[in-house]
Amino acid sequence: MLQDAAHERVEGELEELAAKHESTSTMYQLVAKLHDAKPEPHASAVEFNRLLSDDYPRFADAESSLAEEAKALMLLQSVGRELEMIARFPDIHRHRMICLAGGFSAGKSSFINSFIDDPKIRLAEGVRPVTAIPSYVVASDAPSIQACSINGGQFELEPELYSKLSHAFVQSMGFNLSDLMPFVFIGARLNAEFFEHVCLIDTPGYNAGHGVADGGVRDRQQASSLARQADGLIWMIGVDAGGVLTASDLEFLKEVGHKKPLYVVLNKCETKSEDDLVDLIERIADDLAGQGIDVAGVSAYSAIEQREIECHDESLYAFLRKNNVPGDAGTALVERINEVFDMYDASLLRDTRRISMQGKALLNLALECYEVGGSDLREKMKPTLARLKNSLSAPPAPELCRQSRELREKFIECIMSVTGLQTSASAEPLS
Ligand SMILES: Nc1nc2c(ncn2[C@@H]2O[C@H](COP(=O)(O)OP(=O)(O)O)[C@@H](O)[C@H]2O)c(=O)[nH]1
Ligand SMILES: [Mg+2]
Repeated sequence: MLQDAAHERVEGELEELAAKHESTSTMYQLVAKLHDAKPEPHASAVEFNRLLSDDYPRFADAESSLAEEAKALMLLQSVGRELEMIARFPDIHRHRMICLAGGFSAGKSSFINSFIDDPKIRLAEGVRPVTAIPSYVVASDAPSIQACSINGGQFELEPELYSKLSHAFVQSMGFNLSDLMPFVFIGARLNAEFFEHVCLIDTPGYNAGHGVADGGVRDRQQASSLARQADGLIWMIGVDAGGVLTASDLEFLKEVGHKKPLYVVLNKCETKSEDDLVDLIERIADDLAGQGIDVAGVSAYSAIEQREIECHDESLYAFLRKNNVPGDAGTALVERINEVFDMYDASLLRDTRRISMQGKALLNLALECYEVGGSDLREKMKPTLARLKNSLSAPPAPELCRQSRELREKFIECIMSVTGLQTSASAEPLS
């Protein structure tokens, strides 16, 4: 009797150990693959970063008058980071990026699944926080799930392993898997009318707390940086969580949503009456208008029933159709480079004008000295006038203007080479 109980206990412990061993060996295999997946870096992305760490600081040191130098550097660095991403994952960046964001369990993953026409490829759904690694989903006739390593390598991820990548699994690893595997790339059968050119980004939700290690701070940062990079944003709210925009939702939308198409989806709407839904979506539209946030429309949707039940302004389907156009990451990056060098050119121009006006004022002063006190006073003032003249900074050398033009062109050339941008992006300096 006693022996049976001991036997059972040992068996239980053995099973537990076997499960732990399997999980550890799965993690080990995943990390080893992530480590090995290292493609050659793209020469033009490398050149961009060389310009940024070599030529640009030399130019910026010589050009001392730009007040917004920190902003210029930040813009250039952000272009550098995005360019590296585009070089590593060109398949994704040919698409127009639409980011799905919102609270945990609002139904972001279910929303994407509701458009996937393939029972074998599903994003993980659940009542607890599930999506720990962002997924990039594009339409493809050859369905696949690829893990993307931080180095830009890719390898096939078995659906069973993919389904394990929950917050709980990732936390049990003891290190942050998303540092090694920033995202998963999913090719799935999606309706071409809405998604031929679109890449949907499924982000982790970011509600504070909810049993996530750092209270959701990292998830919020990640959702925010993905939303910023995207060309459009779909904000998801669960009708079961109140069906309204919270103050923190509005703050997020104000922070990242401006200047890009925004659509709000109220999900799980099959659980409410149509009258309630009309009230809820109108209230959402009012709250957004109250904060000065532009929204294309608000949809009362059901991911489970795969249909829109009501809408305010533009319907979800019209929004998706309108956004189904090829991505244009290169142009946005070129615009940012032009913004930086326009700032430098304007500052160089201001400097040239200021110094020339000071020179003229000095000349007038010398003439007035002569008029008032004749050659005696002029002789007496000569050393002071000479000192003043010397103290005027030298006009910005045409050399600096030339360097600014050259750097702008070189940065743009790198972008064009990485993104395959064909248009002759304007690189006209200010005159
Ligand atoms: N009733 C209902 N439940 C839904 C719907 N969409 C999602 N859910 C459920 O809501 C929970 C969270 O969904 P999930 O897609 O994982 O949310 P996410 O965290 O925003 O990605 C899951 O249990 C889903 O089954 C819907 O349209 N109706
Ligand atoms: Mg999810």
